[in-house]
Amino acid sequence: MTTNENAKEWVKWATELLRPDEVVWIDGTGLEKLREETLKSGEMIKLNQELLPGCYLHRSAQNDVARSEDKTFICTTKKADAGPNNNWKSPEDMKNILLPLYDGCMQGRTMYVIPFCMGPVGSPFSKLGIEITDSAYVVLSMCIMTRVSKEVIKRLDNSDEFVKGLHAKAEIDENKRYIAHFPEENAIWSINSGYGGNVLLGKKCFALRIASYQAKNEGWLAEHMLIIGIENPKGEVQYICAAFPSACGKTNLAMLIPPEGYEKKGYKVWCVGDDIAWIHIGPDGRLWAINPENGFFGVVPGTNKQSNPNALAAIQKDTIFTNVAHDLDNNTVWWEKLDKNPPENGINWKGEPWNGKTSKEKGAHPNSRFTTPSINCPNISPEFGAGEGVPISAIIFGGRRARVEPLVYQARDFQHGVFVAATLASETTAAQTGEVGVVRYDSMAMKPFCGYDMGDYFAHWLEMGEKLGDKAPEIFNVNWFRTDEEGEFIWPGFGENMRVLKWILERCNGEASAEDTAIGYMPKPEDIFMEGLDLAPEKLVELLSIDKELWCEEADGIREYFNTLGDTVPQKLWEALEELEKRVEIEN
Ligand code: GTP
Ligand code: SPV
Ligand code: MN
Repeated sequence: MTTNENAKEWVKWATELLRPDEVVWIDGTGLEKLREETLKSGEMIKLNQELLPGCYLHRSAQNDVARSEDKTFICTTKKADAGPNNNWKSPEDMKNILLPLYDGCMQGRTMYVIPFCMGPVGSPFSKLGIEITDSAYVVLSMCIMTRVSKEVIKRLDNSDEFVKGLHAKAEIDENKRYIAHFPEENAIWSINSGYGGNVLLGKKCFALRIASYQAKNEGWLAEHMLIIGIENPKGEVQYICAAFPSACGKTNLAMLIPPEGYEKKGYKVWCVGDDIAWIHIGPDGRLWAINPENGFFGVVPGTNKQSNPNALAAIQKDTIFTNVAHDLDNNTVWWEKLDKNPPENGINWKGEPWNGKTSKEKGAHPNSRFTTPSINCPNISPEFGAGEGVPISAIIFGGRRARVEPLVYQARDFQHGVFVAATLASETTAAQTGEVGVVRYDSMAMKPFCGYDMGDYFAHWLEMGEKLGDKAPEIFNVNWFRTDEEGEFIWPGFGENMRVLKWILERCNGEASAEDTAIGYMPKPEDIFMEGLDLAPEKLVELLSIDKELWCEEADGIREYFNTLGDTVPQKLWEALEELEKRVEIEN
């Protein structure tokens, strides 16, 4: 319990509305009892504790396996403040829909109250929240993903500001599912879902949608970015942030292990965060980033010894698996591309008997996830808990593009970088409901997460650039996902991405050369260190080529996209588009 009067008042209001049988405050202790209850209720399955100590399996409802963007709303008084990039309802209209749905919906259930902290406890950049939920799975997940402790409650006692998150599973009815944000009153109301990003309210709802709105007003940035430190053989560490849309490689890059040759030389990659960065201008005038999260909610399929050994090591203990396959013989878990030995006697993500050797169906859902504490990760950075964050040398943007985007290029300056980021496009993935593989614009990888008007967000980025002046980080674009005629990825990706990171840092340090092209500065094939990589030289040439005709089409697409965003798109970005159009046409 807290002594914070506002918090007490709000919890009382929620209790009267939801009418639970019992109210339980969570301070991060006594979780074993809660776990036992989830076993009894069937919400979780205890896995083989010898092989996977502290690990559990959870299945969400089949209609509830990814973020529901069409059910996600930004509820500002004025529609224009939410922007054409968001679904909008007025706070009043939304509450009129939701209040009857919440009314009495926790009867016969327990209501948990979770005070939590986003960011290291005591950091000047951290922010507090309270999540109310009727899901023990959410409680246990929040205790991994955020800081939940007695110390956090003490901070809450003396704090005037906290985000109020209200979550109820209700009936998990897809037609009555809403994830509603009220940025003007620091509130999030989520109902009828039990899945990840819809219900772990500290994550996308708070740390991106609400926080981006706060960040605009307070002069900082809340971004969908991983944070890594790259240590060179001299022991110097430089930090990079990278924004890729959902399921486009953030966790994998954050946990990268350099190829053998690099490791031997003494290169190391440190993970500060894998999904979200809160970025402020520090006393030295540079950008400094903290990871507001305390755990990883990572995509499981594709995780294996070769692709991401750090993630695989991290999830051997204290992990909640959601929607993977269950191996009944060993009481362990399995997923596509873990190994070539799927269980014969298994249960698939839907909870049906499943023989991995003979079934054509997938065992794990493509968006199945692990929830694991950050400290489990072997390459977690010593700066993970640093309150002041880490100084950022470069920001990378990247999408999943079969064509058009080259392996890497550098923006000409920060303003051009904002254009590159604003025009980021990517093929959709299983991380959100809806069709997979459709190219859509996803500015800064924030299209689903920006809590206000996109044009205003671009303007905020440009303003940050002006404040930073010559202290601004360099901005780059990458694409690990170019495919050949057979549809195979040309670039090997994963650990080999280190080769691209090395060029990026060398550019920041004035040590590598580049060519001025129509879209920005690009390395020549010989600028990328290729020793030890078995990739035909013409493949690299292809990866570093730009097809002007495709880029003319791309520019048309950008023009159309900017038009959908309305008249708040800053003039400077329109000018950058004209410049691109000129360059790709002239050079065509
Ligand atoms: P969210 O948690 O949804 O934000 O996703 P994320 O951006 O952290 O993506 P993640 O690292 O989990 O990767 C998503 C998928 O992309 C997985 O199936 C990976 O195996 C695959 N992937 C990641 N990096 C690479 C890469 O460099 N090359 C290729 N070909 N695939 C990759
Ligand atoms: C994403 O979709 O970008 C995720 C997973 O990181 S979720 O928490 O569901 O948003
Ligand atoms: Mn994400």
